[in-house]
Amino acid sequence: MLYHLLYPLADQVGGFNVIRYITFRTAAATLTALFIAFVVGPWLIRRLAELRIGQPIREIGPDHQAKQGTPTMGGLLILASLLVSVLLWSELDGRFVWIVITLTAGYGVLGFIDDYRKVTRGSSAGISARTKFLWQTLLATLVAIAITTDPDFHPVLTIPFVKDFRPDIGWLYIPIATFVIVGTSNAVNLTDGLDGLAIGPVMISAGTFLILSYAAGNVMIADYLNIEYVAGAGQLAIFCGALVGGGLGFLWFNASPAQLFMGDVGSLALGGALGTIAMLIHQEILLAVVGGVFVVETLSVVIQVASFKLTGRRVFLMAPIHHHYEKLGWPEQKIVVRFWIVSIILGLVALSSLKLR
Ligand code: 57M
Repeated sequence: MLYHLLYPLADQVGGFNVIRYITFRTAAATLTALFIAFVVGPWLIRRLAELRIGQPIREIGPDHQAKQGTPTMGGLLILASLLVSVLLWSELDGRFVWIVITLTAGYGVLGFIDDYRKVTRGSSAGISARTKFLWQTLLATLVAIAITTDPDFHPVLTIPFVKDFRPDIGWLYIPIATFVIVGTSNAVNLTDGLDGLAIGPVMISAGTFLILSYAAGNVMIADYLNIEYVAGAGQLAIFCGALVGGGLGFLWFNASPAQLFMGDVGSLALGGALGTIAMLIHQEILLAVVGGVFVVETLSVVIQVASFKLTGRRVFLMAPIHHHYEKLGWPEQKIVVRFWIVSIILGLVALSSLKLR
């Protein structure tokens, strides 16, 4: 919004000229979201505690009883700081930003309802898995159709480390985009099981996609790197910057011992946002590299449940895999920081793929 208000005044006020640069607005969006989260965070924590919106803890599993009652729905803090910052700093006449905002807000509402039911019923059973999945799929399909029917968008599939081969998959893009958005949302949700464990890789992924979005939206850089040029993708860098800023502000309170959990309102929304951005800039497969921690967490559950059902035996001490390391006796913080380190390595590998082709 500020772009539309201040840039026309650049002739009168020279300093406003800087607002035309996406790099400036991305940095500003990051700091704005961080500032909002810092300011609103303490108030939200107090308010959630007053309303007794605390996390019910399951009996089974690693000993998390001490976490009982920790204020949850902290995802509201991330989403509020993210969305206010994006509305302030991005150009609001682009369809792609509104597509990501719609999906993120829609998944946030779904997660809010799930969290609300868990808290009011005092149990970790919120919306049924089936209902949650159906709504996620419906929203993701609508977004996938909106993307695929956009005249500025070419439904091509990008394969990491492969140059000059980007097949146009046409309407097939819709089910693939739906799968990526729903899958990423649930993968982040499963990962969010230790203090700071989910928000770290989310921010690292968002930071990686910030760079990839900026590159995809700049015709010269896209041509130099031989990646698909996506008109308007630069605005997604601003969204990613705000996501990193809001995530950092949330991490200030979610760092162990957590004063605040993000809740499904955060995990579903942030995963959905990452999946949608990945589809828009044609880096859906690279998302599996950048978000490798989310992939491993999800695979650990699939393997554990399949093994348990087929053979009655567990492969891991407990799934998702972060609980396996807890059962091995690793301290929570050690597990979390090591998962962050793996995430950073995967982000660097993903960025290197732009040149290693
Ligand atoms: C999402 N939610 C956390 C918090 C967070 C199929 C099965 C693998 C599903 C899985 C499951 O229920 N996943 C749900 C994970 C929960 O966190 C809340 O949920 C939000 C995210 N959606 O924001 O509000 C708990 O995680 C801990 N936590 C922290 N710090 C944080 O910053 O300590 C969360 C955020 C919180 C808190 O204790 O209550 C969760 O773990 O439920 N189920 C599981 O993950 C369970 N695993 C399991 O059942 N494994 C079995 C299956 C696979 C056969 C096995 O391996 O044998 C574990 N989860 C729990 N207890 N809570 C183990 C049992």
